[in-house]
Amino acid sequence: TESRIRCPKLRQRIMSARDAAALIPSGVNVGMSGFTGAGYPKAVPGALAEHIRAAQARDENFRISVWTGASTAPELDGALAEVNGIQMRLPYQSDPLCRQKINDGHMEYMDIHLSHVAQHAWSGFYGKLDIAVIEVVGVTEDGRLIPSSSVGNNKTWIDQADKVILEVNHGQSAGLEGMHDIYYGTALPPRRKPIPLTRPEERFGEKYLICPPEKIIAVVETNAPDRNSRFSPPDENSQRIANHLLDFFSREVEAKRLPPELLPLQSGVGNIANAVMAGLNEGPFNNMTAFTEVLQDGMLAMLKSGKLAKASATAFSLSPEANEELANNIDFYRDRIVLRSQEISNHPEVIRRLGVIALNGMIEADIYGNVNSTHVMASRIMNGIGGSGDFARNGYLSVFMTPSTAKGGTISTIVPMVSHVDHTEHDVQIVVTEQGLADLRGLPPRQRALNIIENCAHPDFRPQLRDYFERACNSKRGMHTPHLLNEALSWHHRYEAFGQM
Ligand code: 0RQ
Repeated sequence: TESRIRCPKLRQRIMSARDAAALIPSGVNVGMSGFTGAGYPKAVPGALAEHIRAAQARDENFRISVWTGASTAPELDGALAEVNGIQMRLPYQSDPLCRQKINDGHMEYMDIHLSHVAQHAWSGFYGKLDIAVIEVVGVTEDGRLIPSSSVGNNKTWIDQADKVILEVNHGQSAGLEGMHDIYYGTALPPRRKPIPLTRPEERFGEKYLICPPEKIIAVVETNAPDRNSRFSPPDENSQRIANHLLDFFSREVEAKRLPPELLPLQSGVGNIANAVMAGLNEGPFNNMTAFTEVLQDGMLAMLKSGKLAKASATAFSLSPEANEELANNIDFYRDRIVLRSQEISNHPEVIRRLGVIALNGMIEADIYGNVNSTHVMASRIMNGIGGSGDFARNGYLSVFMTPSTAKGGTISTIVPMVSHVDHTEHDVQIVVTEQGLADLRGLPPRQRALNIIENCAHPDFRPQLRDYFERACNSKRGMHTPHLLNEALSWHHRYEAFGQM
């Protein structure tokens, strides 16, 4: 087979993952590729974990900081977390071991809006980036890098790092070449120019990542699939949430607040998001577009059916079956999908201009519409804010979805006051549970509360919420956003003390 490393100079740097990992010393900041389980390095992180384990056996303290695009996989976050090899992690993770280390206090974690990461790194807010470890599909004759199944922050990591280690993954479809659009025109203020994007499918960048060959200290060849997690088939709750949302879209089209093809869709991660996409695939809307960060199975199916005309994202996150579908029909999908850097896929300026419909999951919402996407019972991180904030604040419509209860009905996801705030009431317009949809647009706080309690709360918790709200109103402490200070977080406390809100 033809070599994926067509540049002779770089062929000389081919080495084992073990030898490449040995080039990473303790204490450095390492920028890795990877976004929602796609395009992350498969071999060097595991080899590095082995080095760290050996160093620890010699009583040496060996830790690095890991910056990525978003979540990766057990081979990266899992392997390094297991050996306590990560000092500080940013900007998003969803790995069970990583989560445990963070919540046990053994790993620092900074949870950052995904659109902010690149500009913060250029500005030096996180310190110096020492090394980048980037998965690519191949290298052209003249040394340009063919990006993989995610772009994330790769452009920034390659630009910022002193040294670059490449993983060339033969397991990724060679047909990904040409799908990407890497924009090199961003700058720091005061030299910023408008981002020239007015439609999701527009291209105004390069098909390749650019890296001076002398920076590349190692090239490692791999042949391994992405995380490729399976999605569970839509359950009843997800189905109901999707139906409420589809009815809402139909009413909005009728009221001429949305065009018949809707507006570019952003869809978050998880099963509810997939169920909504499945619903849209069966629904009445045609010629839709997507301006999103992650492209899951649901959107791939919509592209195949023709319901979705074009999609822009920064990463795939596909099941094994969907990944095969992509590889087998890569020319079809390359005409319809653009993969961009996450600073562009999540750019507030562009999201606002396009009028994106933001659809994201949440952990809990309070009666006034503040949303917690990240922390269980105030303190324990689940994943991170990811791109939900980029899209929620700047979208044309911002929707948050969740089942009305969690953990077998012991937790109400509608609470008097959220235990952590990611999206303030100002950024939240629509709240949907399987019970119904609360349209908060144009409503002042007390009407928002009634709307959320009556439409979204589970009937088992609705009387308790009404009671809280009525007593808060009667307390006459402040009638704009009434609360009872000694009870606002009592539901969470009750859950921790007695296992039931
Ligand atoms: O945990 O499996 O241990 O029971 O949270 O909940 O219902 O499976 O929902 O997978 O859609 O995730 C907010 C986490 C929802 C996700 C969140 C527990 C629940 C379960 C997962 P178990 P579900 P989902 C684009 C946009 C932020 C990032 C984002 C998320 C687990 O949507 O990470 O939007 N969002 N990015 O039991 C205690 C509650 C709970 C609760 C749920 N109120 N209290 N536990 N759970 N609600 C992508 C990127 O940015 C990359």
